[in-house]
Amino acid sequence: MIRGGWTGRILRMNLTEEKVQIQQLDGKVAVDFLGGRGFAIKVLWDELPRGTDPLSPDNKLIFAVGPLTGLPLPSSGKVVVAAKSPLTGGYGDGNIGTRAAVHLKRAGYDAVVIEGKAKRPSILVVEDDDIRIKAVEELWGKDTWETQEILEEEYGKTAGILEIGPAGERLVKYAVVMSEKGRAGGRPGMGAVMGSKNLKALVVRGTKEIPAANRDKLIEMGREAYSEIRNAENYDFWMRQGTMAAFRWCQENSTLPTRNFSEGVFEDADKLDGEAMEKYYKVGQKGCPNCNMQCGNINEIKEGPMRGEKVEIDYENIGMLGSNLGIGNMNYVLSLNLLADKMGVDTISLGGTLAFVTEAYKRGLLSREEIGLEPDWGDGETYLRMAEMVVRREGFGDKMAEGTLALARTIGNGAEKFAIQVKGLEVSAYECHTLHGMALAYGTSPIGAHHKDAWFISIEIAEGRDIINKEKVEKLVEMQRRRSFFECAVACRLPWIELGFNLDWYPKFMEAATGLNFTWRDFYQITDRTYALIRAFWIREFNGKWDRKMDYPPEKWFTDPLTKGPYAGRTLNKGIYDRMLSWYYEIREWDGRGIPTKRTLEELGLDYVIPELEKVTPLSD
Ligand code: PTT
Ligand code: SF4
Repeated sequence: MIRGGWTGRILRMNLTEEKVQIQQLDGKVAVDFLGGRGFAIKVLWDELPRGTDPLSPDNKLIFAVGPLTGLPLPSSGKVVVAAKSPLTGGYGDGNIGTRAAVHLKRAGYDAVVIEGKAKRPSILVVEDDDIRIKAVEELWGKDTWETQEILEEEYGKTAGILEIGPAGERLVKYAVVMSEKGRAGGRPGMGAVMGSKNLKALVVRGTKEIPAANRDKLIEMGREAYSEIRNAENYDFWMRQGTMAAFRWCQENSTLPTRNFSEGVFEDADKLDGEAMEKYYKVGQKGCPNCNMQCGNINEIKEGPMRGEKVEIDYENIGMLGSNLGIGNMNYVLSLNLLADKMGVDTISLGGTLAFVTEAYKRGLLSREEIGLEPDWGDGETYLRMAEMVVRREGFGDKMAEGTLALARTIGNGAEKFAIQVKGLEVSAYECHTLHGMALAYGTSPIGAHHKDAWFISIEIAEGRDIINKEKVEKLVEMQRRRSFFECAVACRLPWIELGFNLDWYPKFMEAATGLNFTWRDFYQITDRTYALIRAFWIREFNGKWDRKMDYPPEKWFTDPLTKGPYAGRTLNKGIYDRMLSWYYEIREWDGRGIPTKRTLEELGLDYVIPELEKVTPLSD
């Protein structure tokens, strides 16, 4: 049945038993879930016993590509990394642009599923059909830069390499998987899951041709599509600033996270924005494979202890490690970003956690003695020191390494109110005191508060932030459906989002790749299925203790008004948010608690989920 797009094979690796197994991909699973996130949640739902400790050998770490990955099509060099998250206790994934994505496909695998735990620090090497585990004690403790260099030395500069840094080794709950000195993925602790398996790196080299149902057509369409992107109106500006263009836009729209999301404007924004970057710090450009709109901005640190070093930046990093910590000196922001990358920890959760600790300190809920330092907005030196404590789990760093929600629970005294997170994942860099729609996007994102499933903010601001109606929520769900498609087909979504690349291309790409006819309606159904299964997974892992409050944004956005900028005095309104959440459930055909109904599960072909879920909670018809 599989003619192309998929390779038809899943690589299974049990690190405890050092056992490799190649499994045939089930054709129905391929069509029902496409790949990437779809495959990951299918494996986790089917195979992970309820209540599995995310950092135990039983958790499964999955690297999954999709039918579009690696083909000569725009921005197709991406891979999803997923597992049960040690940060949230629910489903976690991330999306990394790396040569490893293309190599995995060329080696002939749609996914690698890793379970067990290696006896000693090891790497997994996949060279086509030659698969082996290699002990690498000498690499344990090395940062991701050194690891990348050493492995490139051994396996070649073009090899696909995914690695963890010391943060992943020390099981920092928001450690990420890194690649090629600047690509990061798996915000909800996928790096910690890798560390818990004693797995320092995955090295992949593939030499086969990726199967495609109609190769000539694919190449012809690819050529045309690349040219469409190259000629897009915003192309030149995008190439100059990439995601950093969002910084000024957020400041202008009062949505720039500032001092633990207390404000949406920052007095030193012009020192950190895309223009400042271009003028003073940017020295180069790089990006993911198969992409002709490469958006990785390489910046040079001009002052301070890391002077002369280079780091690849994106908007999220600068928002969360800059304005959200009140830092207006770009050199410190870049240094924090570099430290996070080398150590392999998520910049968003790191920035969120440091900001939370600062607010807790200023409110008198934490003392200097407890923290070991005195955090203060804008004090880059102290924040660098605190970040080091996190990645080493040193002193109070051990508590900060658990993430904002766990830390807030330890502190008590109402600290949870200003922990800026949803479901345990720190909110990424969009301040939402005035944006019910974007807050709902965070509230209902399938991994916790990340923007990747619905960067709804641009639509909401363009169409009117104070418009509250069901149509707005319908648009949000449509956005989630479209964007989740990219997590399943596994390609970068930015050509569409940033340069208006036409979505009509994707059914055509899929047909040339797989030989199957898909419409966007089909894609929507696939992503609805994936969403429902992810939701079921969370509910099962939370033992049925689930209600709509799980989909609420941070309490602070409801209670503590902005004090600066054009929207001073504003907060979110709980009544309005609740109304929107109810509309959201109606559109998804989930019940009032946010649990898919039996009928919805049946319609999505997820009948097998019903008896499992009924073990933990009664389901609505
Ligand atoms: C992504 C999240 C983001 S989203 C950013 S910046 W962004 C942060 N980047 C980090 C980093 O860098 N170093 C670090 N130590 N931690 C970091 N954490 C943060 O992680 C990324 C690009 C970007 S840059 C975005 S929006 C788009 N994301 C995509 C996505 O999610 N899916 C998809 N199909 N296409 C996407 N294209 C864009 O990719 P997570 P990357 Mg990332 C240094 O992984 O877990 O999803 O978190 O993958 O290769 O770095 O590309 O303004
Ligand atoms: Fe990677 Fe940026 Fe290209 Fe997307 S647009 S594939 S994130 S370089």
